[in-house]
Amino acid sequence: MPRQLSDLIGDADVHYFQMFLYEQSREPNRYLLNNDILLGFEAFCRDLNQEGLLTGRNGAYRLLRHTPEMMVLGEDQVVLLHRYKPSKYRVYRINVHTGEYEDVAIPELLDLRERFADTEPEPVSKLRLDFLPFYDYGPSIKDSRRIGNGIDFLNRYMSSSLFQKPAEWQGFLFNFLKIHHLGEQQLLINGQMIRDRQELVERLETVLSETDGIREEAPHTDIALQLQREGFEPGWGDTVGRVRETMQLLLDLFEAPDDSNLRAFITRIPMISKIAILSPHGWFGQENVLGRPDTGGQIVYILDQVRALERTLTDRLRSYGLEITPRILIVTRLIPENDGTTSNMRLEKIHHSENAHILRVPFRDERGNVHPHWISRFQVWPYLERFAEDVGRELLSELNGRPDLIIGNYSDGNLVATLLSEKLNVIQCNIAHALEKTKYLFSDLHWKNFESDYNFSLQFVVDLIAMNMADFIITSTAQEISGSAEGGGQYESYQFFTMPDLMQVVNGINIFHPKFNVIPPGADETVYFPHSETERRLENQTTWLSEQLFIADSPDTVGKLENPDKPPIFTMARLDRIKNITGLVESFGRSPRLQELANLVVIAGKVDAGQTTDAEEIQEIERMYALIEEYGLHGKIRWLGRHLSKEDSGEVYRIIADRRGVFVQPARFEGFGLTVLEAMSSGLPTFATRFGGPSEIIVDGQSGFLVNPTVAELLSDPLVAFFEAAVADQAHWTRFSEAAIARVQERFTWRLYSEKLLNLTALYGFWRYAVSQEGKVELSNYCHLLFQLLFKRRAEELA
Ligand code: UDP
Ligand code: LCN
Repeated sequence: MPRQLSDLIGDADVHYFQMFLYEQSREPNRYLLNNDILLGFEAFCRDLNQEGLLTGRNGAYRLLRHTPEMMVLGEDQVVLLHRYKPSKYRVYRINVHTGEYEDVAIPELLDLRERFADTEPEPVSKLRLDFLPFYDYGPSIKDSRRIGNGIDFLNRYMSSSLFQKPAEWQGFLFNFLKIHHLGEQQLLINGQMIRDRQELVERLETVLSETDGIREEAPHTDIALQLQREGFEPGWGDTVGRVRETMQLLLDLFEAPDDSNLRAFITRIPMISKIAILSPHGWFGQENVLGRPDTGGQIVYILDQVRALERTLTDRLRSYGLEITPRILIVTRLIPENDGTTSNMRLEKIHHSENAHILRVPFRDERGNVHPHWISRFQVWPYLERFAEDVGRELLSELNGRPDLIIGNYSDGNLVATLLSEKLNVIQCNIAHALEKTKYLFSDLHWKNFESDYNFSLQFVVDLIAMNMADFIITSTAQEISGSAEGGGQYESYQFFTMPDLMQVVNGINIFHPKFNVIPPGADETVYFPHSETERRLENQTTWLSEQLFIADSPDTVGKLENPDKPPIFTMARLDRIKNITGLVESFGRSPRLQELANLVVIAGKVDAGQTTDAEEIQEIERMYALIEEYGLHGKIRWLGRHLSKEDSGEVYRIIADRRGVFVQPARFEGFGLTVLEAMSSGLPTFATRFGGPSEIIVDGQSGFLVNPTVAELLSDPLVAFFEAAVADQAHWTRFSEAAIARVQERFTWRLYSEKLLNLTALYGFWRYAVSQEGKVELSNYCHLLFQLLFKRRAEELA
């Protein structure tokens, strides 16, 4: 039933809106994205001298601001995709003559999009994927603002179920406690002695009354015999006080369940001591690897994560009264041709850990031969199934049993985690780090153009499988899931999309499922600390690095500064196109004023294209040279094509801060951006891309600056303004330096991270093992089908 546009945007504004659409329709067959749509509307309003329409009060402008795409079909029809809330969409087909509109269903939208594909799709029936039916079973968040806080939602849902359906849910809880063990050791309850919930309550009451009056600090072993007599095994606490507290919590949970006692109790259950973390691609190592292709933040993140998890787990296990040493394994690929790294070592101890290791397993081909060389993350697909098999075996022997938690990283690690989790029946968590889909414009619709370099046809199928099969998903920011009011999220982009001739995804993921949780990472405080903490710094290191940064002649350094004393603008990243280091160089090159105020110091990639095989890196190296020539930057830039050790990188940020410089992260899009955290922890005023994760790290204008690095002036102008203000007022730099440090210390620490991650595992573990596996078998069958039909066949072709 058609409706009128005025229903959509109100009567007052409808006239101009219809005119605008009418004007658009005169040039049919166009697929416009938000930026073009808004520019078009702005031009339209200006032509009519109606700039007043360009405010939030105007219904048309409001609608267009939230219109990520518009298709101008024929003479009279325009289709708008309206993102009316984060992750919520409606599609309208508008008749520009009558102003009538009707809703369009998602499959039809996808069909329409295909008209704009670069190659005409085959006129055969389409493979449509829909994951939504598998979510009918579980609870789902209603309010978009709560997306990313799944655990609170699930916790409330479970505690109210305990309250409303006590018999059923107390049964779940009882069974969960009874089956509980770590490795061979039975924990908490002896199921032979305590047979039901009633008996459990009585015995808990007996223990509580018998131990009343015993010194709280006394070790739990003092009451071990009493506990055993009543049917209780170890794991309730390390002291009498803690044992009693845990038991009381459980009684309270039976009596008067609420979300706080459910969380408190479940997170006291010793569930985890062994963790396997999957990160197959790249050069996974502890030295001499960062900055190589495919080797960046994910490695730093995982190594820091492991150390933090080990510390927190050790504390927890101790507080449960268990003498168990946690064991954490990072599983990556063994690369025989190791190129000066440790990637050919099977087992490598992780520095500053007690019992955590990197376990390397080679990629083998179908004949069982080990693949000897590094390969790009876009080419790993043919090896992963066999890799998962091999890893499964090695894990079981290395850990003397199954891990208690499997964490996947990036698309490849998440797939392997999914395969292993199914095989071993272990809870599985996904961390994407960076979903490639949103990094490249039209990576889905125009996938065929990307295929030879990126193989997105495989990667996006893998992403769908893993994100749907994961028990829970951790993201570093909320925008990674559902975007912001302005723009879509990375996971959100999997809700519906089409890859013509491959698949039409009608519902790829339920963003509203409580599996999604935001837990931001930290920056290692032992390495990244404020430049003002001079007593922690090593003079020799400072002197040597300063020399390298600003003065030394070296084969891996380009540029000789005319005036090394100017404050430096610093950037450091892998030399990927998406990192847009060349965008920063260009923006610097085009601003003579910025060149007067500051020098540019770049640490990225190599300065010799002959030293890399990575196609993007080679192109970027060539572009760097071209820009330096074009803008005559030799005396104004230092480009160091080398990889710094983590310790050196910490000191480099501080040296830049000593000279009252700034850090710039100019990526076209950044998943999170650990360098932003590192620079801020060191006290560097930081200018970071507004596209992606940094927008949640920095509060713009307060703890740093968010910039649009895709337009030269939009990047250089705020830098010029900052340096001018810093010249006029010494305190300006200091204000931003201090605000940056404070922001990181408040929000981004690994301690907070590991506490939260372990709490999530406990609560999702209870959900998975005790409460609900409904729909999981069907979902798993569906995913297997996709794996066989869409993934495996294509992967074999790639091999
Ligand atoms: N890094 C480094 N040397 C380099 C380039 C990068 O040590 O030459 C480190 C940097 O300090 C940071 C990580 O690599 O810890 C990059 O992480 P980020 O999240 O910024 O980006 P990614 O590379 O993961 O896209
Ligand atoms: C990968 C990226 O591209 C970065 O944006 C993240 O900071 C990093 O992983 C760690 O999650």
